[in-house]
Amino acid sequence: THKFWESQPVGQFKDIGDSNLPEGPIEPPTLLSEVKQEPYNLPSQYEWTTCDMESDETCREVYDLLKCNYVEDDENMFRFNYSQEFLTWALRPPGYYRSWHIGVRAKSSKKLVAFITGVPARIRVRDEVVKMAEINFLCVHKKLRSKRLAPVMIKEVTRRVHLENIWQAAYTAGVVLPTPITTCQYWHRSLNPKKLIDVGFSRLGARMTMSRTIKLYKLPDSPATPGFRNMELRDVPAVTRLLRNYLSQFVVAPDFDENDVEHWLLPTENVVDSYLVESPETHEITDFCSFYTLPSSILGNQNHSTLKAAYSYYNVSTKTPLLQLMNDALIVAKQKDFDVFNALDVMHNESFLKELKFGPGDGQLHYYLYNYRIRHALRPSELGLVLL
Ligand code: NHW
Ligand code: EN5
Repeated sequence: THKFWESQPVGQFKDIGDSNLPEGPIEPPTLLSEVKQEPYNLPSQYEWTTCDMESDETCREVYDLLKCNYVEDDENMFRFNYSQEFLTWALRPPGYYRSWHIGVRAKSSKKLVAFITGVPARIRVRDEVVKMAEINFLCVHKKLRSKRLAPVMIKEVTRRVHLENIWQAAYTAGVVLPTPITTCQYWHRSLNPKKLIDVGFSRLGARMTMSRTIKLYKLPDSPATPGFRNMELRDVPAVTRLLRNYLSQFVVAPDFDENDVEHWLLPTENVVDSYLVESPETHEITDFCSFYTLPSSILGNQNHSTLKAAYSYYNVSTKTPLLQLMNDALIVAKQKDFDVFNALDVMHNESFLKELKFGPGDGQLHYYLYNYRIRHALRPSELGLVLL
């Protein structure tokens, strides 16, 4: 039933519960000279292209492909609409490889019809830091689906990752594949309940009127925590220390250094927002929260075309209670005109979701590792990794 995935070095369903299998790489690396030197074959009408994400024109082509063909919810009411600025940020972290931004074009028209990407990351699994590729933005044009193009794209990105002497990868998907290291639940906090209901993102609860619903989700105009402010460049060393220390408690988490923190967490307009708490007395940085901007196209609504969503990213509390910190995150997200604030039940998020009036969504997110076996599936709260 999974002809492709059964042929790959990933945890297999038949091995679940087998405690004899060791944790760690499933296959050893080979010599680089043994990695296939030529790209995999595509159907004859198509050709490989490396997408130069520094070129605005190529970035626009990728944006257009994803805008029309990327991930939808199970009822096809919404489709992720990653912005061009977001894509350049997501795909150009420190040490990125241009060769891992892989497109497929129709030979005759040169139209971009498929895409897959990797970016390098150091991911810690228990006490081992492993160089990995984070794979994302796998997309095949709607008219070319179910032709087994995805396995070819996955094999080609794998080959190009191997050429950089990297042998493991991390990825997430809304579908079940062999086999998740954990399965997370999406939760949603309404910021603009009227619009969410109008577009079918949420429903008016039983025995609820619109005005009671609006009142239920009302938030103050400004954050409550003294010393709550935007993160700045000068905060990178302190935020890196805070975050590294926090992430050390999870079984799987990124191993961020200062360069990574500068790239992934320093605020970038309309892409990522980060706030911290600086103690008004000691000027110590004690707490941190962040979210990224990922709008969705609303498919077929007369009145609205985009849903503005914020996604919880990395949050750390040492002094301010996490509940209060995240309430402040909701307040600033509302001030920035987001319609909804989304979060997964990873890290310590369960401790605030219900109290802050998040409700469970109809979507799940499965996390996977390629060529790395984990003995038991993790609880979502043991996971310290958020992919975009
Ligand atoms: S998840 C988002 C994926 N994209 C979308 O859902 C967009 C809309 N859908 C599409 O574009 C985030 C197509 O439906 C896609 C499949 C392209 C999804 N991951 O070509 P066929 C990511 O980007 C398997 C992995 O006929 P299609 C993460 C499926 O199980 N595999 O299907 C990406 C089947 O294999 P099986 C997926 O519908 C991680 C085969 O593809 C998958 O025309 C990639 C069917 O292919 C998914 N999301 O195209 C893996 N969806 O064995 C990275 C389906 O079951 C691995 N499939 O027969 C690591 C690589 C690097 C290693 C480095 C050491
Ligand atoms: C790779 N980086 O299904 C990502 N989203 O719940 C790829 N549901 O928005 C994997 N169906 O529940 C992506 N509203 C996997 C996710 C794909 C997108 C997806 C779900 C996550 C989602 C919404 C809309 C459902 C529309 C109909 C949802 C309910 C919100 C409600 C607010 C008030 C309190 C209760 C919940």
